[in-house]
Amino acid sequence: MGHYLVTGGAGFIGSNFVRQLLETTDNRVTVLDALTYAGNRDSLAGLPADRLTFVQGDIADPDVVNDLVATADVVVHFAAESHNDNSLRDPSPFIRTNLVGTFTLLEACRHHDARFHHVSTDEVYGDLALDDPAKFTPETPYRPSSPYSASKAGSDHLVRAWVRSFGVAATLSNCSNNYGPYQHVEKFIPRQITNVLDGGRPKLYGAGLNVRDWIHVEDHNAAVLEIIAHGRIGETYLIGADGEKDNRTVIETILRLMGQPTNAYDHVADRSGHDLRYAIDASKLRVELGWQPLYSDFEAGLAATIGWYRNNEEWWRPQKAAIEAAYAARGQ
Ligand code: NAD
Ligand code: TDX
Repeated sequence: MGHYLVTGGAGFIGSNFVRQLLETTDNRVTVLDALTYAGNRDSLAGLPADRLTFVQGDIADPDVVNDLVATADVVVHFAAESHNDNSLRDPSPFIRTNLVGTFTLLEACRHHDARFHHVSTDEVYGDLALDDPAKFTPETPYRPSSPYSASKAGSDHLVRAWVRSFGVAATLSNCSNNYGPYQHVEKFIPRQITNVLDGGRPKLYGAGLNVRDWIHVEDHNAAVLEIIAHGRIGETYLIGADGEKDNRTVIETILRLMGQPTNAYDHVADRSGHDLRYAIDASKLRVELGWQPLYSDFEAGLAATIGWYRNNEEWWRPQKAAIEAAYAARGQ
């Protein structure tokens, strides 16, 4: 039995991770989360109170972080400012949380000899052409496009430097686009599902040819658990499930699964610097650690996700109007 400190455990992927960890092991979990607009304590409702402690605090606050890391065996670092569009409007919280926050955690892990796992994104590698047969591998050079992806790229470099210079026992993972329950309505798939549930229309940036490599959040988190258990210290594992789809196809699939005409969506202003395509080669994870995704059928996973938003309106409703108003103000 161990004690996990999970940063960002009230966010989308972190809360799914905490649920999976508590349901499949006897471990204890402390969540450290600042409860920004993206954090929601309701995402952790119903979990065993005797094995879960929630601390509201900032990962960039060394006092809070030091005390918590001192009692942890493993630190799993999900906390981040995570939305590209927000980083184009105001990059400053991205620098503080993603860079200073990661630095603060690494310093605490160095002083307390804690095992560290850093959760990162495929966006650090920039984008690929639509017709490029290549996919991202751990050897792909870093070429981030947005303030968000640049801040995540910087955080990855900090982790590798703390491994090499100070011997911190860290692993890293870079995952493709996640979907599933508890994802904030600002993100692509939940935004479109909740627009349709509200009687509105999905909003496609530009022509919608951009490709994302979709993976179900439970498959991502199963891979993170595998890397923590059996990954080699200092190594980077790419996580992806061969789920490449262009945005227009995803919107048309959502509309079809929700019983709407597949052309009932709006084209809106494109994202500045919009990455064209992401694609992950996860063979290192598959071969070395034997990981395989359980959600190999994207449409089935999407239908289940639509069902979750239909059944959990009380979870997403409080955020919806303000998020749509902010998008509308930017012509999106
Ligand atoms: P999210 O925005 O849903 O959740 C982030 C959480 O971090 C929130 O609960 C928020 O309150 C918390 N947080 C933010 N700033 C904090 C701070 N200073 N101190 C403490 N807590 C803070 O994000 P997500 O989509 O769950 O992403 C989680 C991690 O996974 C991020 O590191 C992200 O870069 C990475 N990632 C996400 C995806 C994806 O598709 N969503 C893909 C690959 C990697
Ligand atoms: O309304 C929309 N319409 C639209 O066409 C929104 C919100 C997005 N899009 C497009 C932009 C992207 O091409 O859909 C795609 C997905 O957009 P996001 O959900 O914002 O995700 P993305 O920018 O690809 O980044 C996500 O995956 C990698 C996460 O937000 C990051 O945290 C993660 O690192």
